Amino acid sequence: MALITRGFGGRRRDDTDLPPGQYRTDDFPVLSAGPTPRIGLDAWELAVVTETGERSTWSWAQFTALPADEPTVDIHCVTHWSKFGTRWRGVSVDTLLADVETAAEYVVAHCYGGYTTNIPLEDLTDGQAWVAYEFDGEPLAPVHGGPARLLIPHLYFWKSAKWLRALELRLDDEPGFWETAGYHNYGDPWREQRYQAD
Ligand SMILES: Nc1nc2c(c(=O)[nH]1)N[C@H]1C(S)=C(S)[C@@H](COP(=O)(O)O)O[C@H]1N2
Ligand SMILES: [Mo]
Repeated sequence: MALITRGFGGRRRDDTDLPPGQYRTDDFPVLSAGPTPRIGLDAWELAVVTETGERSTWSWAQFTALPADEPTVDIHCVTHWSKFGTRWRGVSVDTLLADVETAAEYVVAHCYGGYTTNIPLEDLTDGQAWVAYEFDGEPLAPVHGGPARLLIPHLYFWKSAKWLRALELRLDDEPGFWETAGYHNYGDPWREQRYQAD
């Protein structure tokens, strides 16, 4: 029989959906470089800071009142696991940048707890990235980056900064925590850009 049974959610998923060197898991591993920061929603704030020092900020109430998307995406960790069809709710970075004037080409994501990671601005816009605050229909768990984290599914998952506090827009690129420790500056899973020499 040539008929293929379609699973829930559409097309059957197979190894062609796996970037090189990855395996598929249905678990959701936790990878954190330090302890999980606990951020009360009353103290939580998200900021976008431009290269001229202009700050836009959102309280939790303001942030969660913004229009949100519900992307379903595959995620790929540099430690070789990939997870297909993860369901999120979050605010697209386009929405956060809508009223921001900038000539920046680079972004550093800053987190509660001190983690940083750098991303070209063009990788965060045009519907490619979100600040996510729900996973699988539930508030995002603290170990996975709650209250809110970056979600940039087309790059290795270390770029998806947990416990996001600020997006710093910059004219020049500044490598973050893992990038200064030998990980690839860009991190495209399809080109297997794991380490600096890749
Ligand atoms: N603030 C912060 N964000 C982070 C990390 C971290 O240590 N601190 N780890 C990164 C790495 S290496 C990965 S693979 C993913 C893991 O996310 P998860 O724990 O939800 O699977 O978060 C990324 N974002
Ligand atoms: Mo990772």
